[in-house]
Amino acid sequence: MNHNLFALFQTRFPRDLDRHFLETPEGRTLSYRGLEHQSACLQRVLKEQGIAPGDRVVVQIEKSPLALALYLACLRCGAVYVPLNTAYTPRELAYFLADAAPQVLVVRPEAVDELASAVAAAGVAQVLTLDADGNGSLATLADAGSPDHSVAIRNRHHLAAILYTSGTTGRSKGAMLTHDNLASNALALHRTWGFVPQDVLIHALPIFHVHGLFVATHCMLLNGSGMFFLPSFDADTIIDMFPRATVLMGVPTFYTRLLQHPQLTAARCAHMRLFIAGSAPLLPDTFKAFEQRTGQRILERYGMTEAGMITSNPLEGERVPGTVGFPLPGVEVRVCDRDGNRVIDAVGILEVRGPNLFKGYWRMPDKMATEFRADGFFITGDLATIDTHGRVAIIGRAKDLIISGGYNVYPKEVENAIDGIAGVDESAVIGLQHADLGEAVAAVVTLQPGADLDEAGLISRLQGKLARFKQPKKVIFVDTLPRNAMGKVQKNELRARFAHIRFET
Ligand code: MCA
Ligand code: AMP
Repeated sequence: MNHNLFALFQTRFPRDLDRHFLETPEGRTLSYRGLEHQSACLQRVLKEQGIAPGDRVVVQIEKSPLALALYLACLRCGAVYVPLNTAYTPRELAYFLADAAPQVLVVRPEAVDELASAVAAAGVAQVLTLDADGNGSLATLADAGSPDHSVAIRNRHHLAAILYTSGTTGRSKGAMLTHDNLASNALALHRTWGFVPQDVLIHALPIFHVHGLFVATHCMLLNGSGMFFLPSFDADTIIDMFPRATVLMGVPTFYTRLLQHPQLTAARCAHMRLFIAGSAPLLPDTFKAFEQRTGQRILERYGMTEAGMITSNPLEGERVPGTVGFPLPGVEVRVCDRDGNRVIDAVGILEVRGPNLFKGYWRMPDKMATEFRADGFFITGDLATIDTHGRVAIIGRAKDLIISGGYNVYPKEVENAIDGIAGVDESAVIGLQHADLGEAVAAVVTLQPGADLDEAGLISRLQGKLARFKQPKKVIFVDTLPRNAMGKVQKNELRARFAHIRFET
């Protein structure tokens, strides 16, 4: 049996291949026949560039239909797809290139020059370009030859993708995901959320993370139906589409922003059957406000890069705000203390096991011992409870992580960058409540004697070092950082002390 995920998708393509796979707000469409053709042409290009099964293809490109076809082309030829956030700076990209050691890099045309030294240092063989309109050397090459309709044979252990997730040490780790990981999760979600051939998804998420690339796109590919494919979140466009769509997937910020829109009404949403939220906690207030305005109860689910989706509130049955529902079919969860002992009726760290669980971190075999239990459960670092019915609630995080608008920011990485600025003594980076983004990055900083640095000056020195979404939205200067007896900075105390700070949105 071929475990290639693309082969699974092909079995689900609609009988009428001229059916739309996607439509953009400007009315551009791509049919399933077109998707098959484009991914076959791109596969031929990748092979011409020397790509063999197992080789990595790193991409940092804008969201576009051709970008999705490129992902499918990588699956087809057995390459390992490595998507990167478009907000990363060249300096950040250099790390990923050195770590992933790709054969091919695909970037925006204007990024080629600024990446030249990182490309040379990492020994990347081929650099191709693609812009948001589908132009660039990759597209030119794809148009210049014939399609290769083959699908490489892959077994259950072969990698389909590596997705980087920042580590608590500040060093990003590449989560290795197999074709089987992705297939099992996609099939479980497709069933759990009750997709039917008439479904039309509104896709407004980025396609370099699990949520937009796998959860949203895979459900539609398994369903053989279509989606509205937006370059990014835009409340006006989304509300315009409600009468022609049935499902929206989004981070909580999507819902808080939609609630601010005067045209969000029950009548506008009457054709929609399902609103799904995840990637960060959905506040019960948002859930309730959305229900009052639209009559729709948002379905919250929970997941992470290393395991795809783990739990979901039910399609039929009670969707309880503040909880993330039940494990998906085939997925096991438990809560344990730090030593791995099961805790009952109390908060513990959620652990997960199942066919969705990744194979390990790329080139970090030592992490297997620290992040997995001997019986194969993975330690998520999320604090959770499981009630007597098996319903999971995420209560907080045992890991030092900020989730801002659905993007993860690891404080350690930001602290390292701030501590490297001349005049800074030390820093502690925390998340503070933000009405739009859920949490916002804030830095509490002590300065060396005589240092002349203000908030704007400090932030300006982070340009080019850290992606914008990781940079602090607030810098607070203090004389000393609070520490416990062990000398560890007390971030809880800082969060409490500065909880009153309000951000402009
Ligand atoms: C943009 N900016 C941000 C963020 N996004 N700052 C902090 N946090 C953010 N998330 C900054 C930009 O750098 C820019 O700063 C300014 O805000 C405006 O940028 P723009 O691109 O216009 O932003 P936006 O359109 O307002 O975007 C906000 C957004 C977007 C719609 C919430 O961030 C988004 O689509 N987030 C979804 C992320 C996601 O897909 N997460 C899933 C991860 P300046 O003006 O200063 O330059 S997968 C996952 O977590 C697991 C597996 C799961 O469970 O799903
Ligand atoms: P990532 O590393 O980008 O995959 O982010 C995964 C993390 O997002 C999880 O470990 C959780 O901390 C968080 N997360 C995802 N979905 C939810 C949710 N519904 N509620 C609370 N936290 C969530």
